[in-house]
Amino acid sequence: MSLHADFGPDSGGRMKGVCIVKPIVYGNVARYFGKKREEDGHTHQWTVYLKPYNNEDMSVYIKKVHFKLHESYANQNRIVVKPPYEISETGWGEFEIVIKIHFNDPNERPVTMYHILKLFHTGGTTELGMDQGKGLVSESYDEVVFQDPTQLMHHMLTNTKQLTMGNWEQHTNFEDKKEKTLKAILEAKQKIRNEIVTLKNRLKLSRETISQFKDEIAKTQDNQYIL
Ligand code: SLL
Repeated sequence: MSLHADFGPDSGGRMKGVCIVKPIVYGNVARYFGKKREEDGHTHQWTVYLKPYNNEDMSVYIKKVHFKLHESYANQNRIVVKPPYEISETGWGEFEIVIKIHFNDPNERPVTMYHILKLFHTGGTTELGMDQGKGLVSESYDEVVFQDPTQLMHHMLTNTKQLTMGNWEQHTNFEDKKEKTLKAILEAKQKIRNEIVTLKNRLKLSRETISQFKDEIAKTQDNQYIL
């Protein structure tokens, strides 16, 4: 089949109806120094990152990743042009980091994500093992969706290779999370179904009672006329 068959006359070179999904993970790890550093008051070392969920070489289709840090950092705009897409820093505070992915095909719009840099243990963070120096992880799973990609982008997206060096170690078991979340959703659905049945029964009973009372009232009124 010729590739031209994939384009409509007004497609603008885009492959209509084609959708490619790239699963990603982004977030940060952080480790407490154990004390406040004398010279600058910094307390933590952290790394913010964007990585493929499937361990593929994203540089085939990613041109650069732009990490925008807090203005208190010297050169707050950090650009990474090849994997690993990550920035390591030290600091004392949490803030929002803007992660913007630029693609190799300039016709593909950049994708922006927002990550709150976590340094302190609160809900939603995973503790790293002792061997990793009692750090924490705060990361999210997401999917970059390429709807109607250009022919060039399609080629790049479907010709990725597995990363050979620096195999990513997964911090969060997202499959396990997915299963647990799905189970919780199904249980919640069942609970709602049961509640609906109970409420419907109560409504039926109330309706029956109302109708009984109405009958009684009607009867009383009839009797009044008779008397
Ligand atoms: C806070 N709103 O008050 C946040 C801001 C900024 C953290 C946190 C800078 C380090 C440096 C640093 O850690 N900034 O001076 O290089 O918690």
